[in-house]
Amino acid sequence: FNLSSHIEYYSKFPPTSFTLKSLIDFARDGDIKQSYKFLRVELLIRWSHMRKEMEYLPPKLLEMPSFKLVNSWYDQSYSEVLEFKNTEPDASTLRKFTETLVGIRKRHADVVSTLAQAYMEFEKVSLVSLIEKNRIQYFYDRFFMNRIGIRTLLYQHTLLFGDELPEHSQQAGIIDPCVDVVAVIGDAYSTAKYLFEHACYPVPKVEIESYNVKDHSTNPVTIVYIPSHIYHIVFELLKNSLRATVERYGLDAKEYPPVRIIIVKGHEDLTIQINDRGGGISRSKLSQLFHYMYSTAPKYLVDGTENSKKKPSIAGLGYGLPIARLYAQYFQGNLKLASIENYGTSAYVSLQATAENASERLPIFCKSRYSYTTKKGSDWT
Ligand code: W6P
Repeated sequence: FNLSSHIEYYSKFPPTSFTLKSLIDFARDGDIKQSYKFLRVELLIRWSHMRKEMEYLPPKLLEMPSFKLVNSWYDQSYSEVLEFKNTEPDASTLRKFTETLVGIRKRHADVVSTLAQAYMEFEKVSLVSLIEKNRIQYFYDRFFMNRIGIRTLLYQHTLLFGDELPEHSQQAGIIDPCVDVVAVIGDAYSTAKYLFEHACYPVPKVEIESYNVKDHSTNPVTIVYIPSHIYHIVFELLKNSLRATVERYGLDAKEYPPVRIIIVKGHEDLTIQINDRGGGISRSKLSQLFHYMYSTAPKYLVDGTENSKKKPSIAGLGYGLPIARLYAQYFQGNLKLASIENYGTSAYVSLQATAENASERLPIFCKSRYSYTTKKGSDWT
């Protein structure tokens, strides 16, 4: 049983890109049979595109134990979905399919940290060239973006048609037509506060201002979005701002300058600006914050024993910021950092203000991108 012929076949179809609007419409009018018939193909298409791109990674990286482990999860999931290829959607098939998707979601829960580990294994056995680093950066961004999209579809199907219930009753599957942005930021702050207190870190205050320019009749600012995505993005940025502030003023300062957050819902964008006075960062270091290859990932990951007794509790895997940016970009938003060296940092998160404009940004495998002579066609949806 060989997957590669299937990968060749399915990679020839482009992925189907949804908008938040079309996902909500399907949640209201679609049924499980349509979802089944769509997903059993779409998942294979999206996985096949990433499998094709892997052929352009340094071959030795593909040989690393952690990389092989990740690929074994994809092989398993790929064959599980392929099993449904010619199966008519009777009740028992549909139930089995939904269970399969829940299983896939759980199987792939640790993909990001395992690929972080794969890169560290690779670095241990090879001197990685700049060209290779750039290529891995390019691939990891696309691969993790692809994963965000697939997990969104998996959650959407299982929340709409499975036994699990969404967090809030107004949600259409994973999408909340009325995300209260200030409340989500409050949740992220609470979690960060809890984390800091456990690490015996003081917690600077946050000040939040919000303006609803687009539909000024309704305050608070709300948006059609996937709440967990906003939470992820803000949590990561807030953690960085709080940490920088504490480290600049010392662990036992009497007062800390607050982290100031400004939220504005305009006509095109909903912007969240997070400002700290944590001393900033030089421009030369700023771009590195988004590089998987320069990440300051803790060493205990390498073999699971080094320093494992004392896991750093505030520092994450080192992949937090690049992943946060992918969450922002996934529905055509962005995340940018601007810094004043020796003063502070501002993070700008832009999200599409309307559900029609929030379309999935998905990687498309595009062979010509890997040749130096031709750059025809786009490699994103
Ligand atoms: C800093 C470094 C950083 C990264 C991301 C967000 C905020 C901040 N503040 O000093």
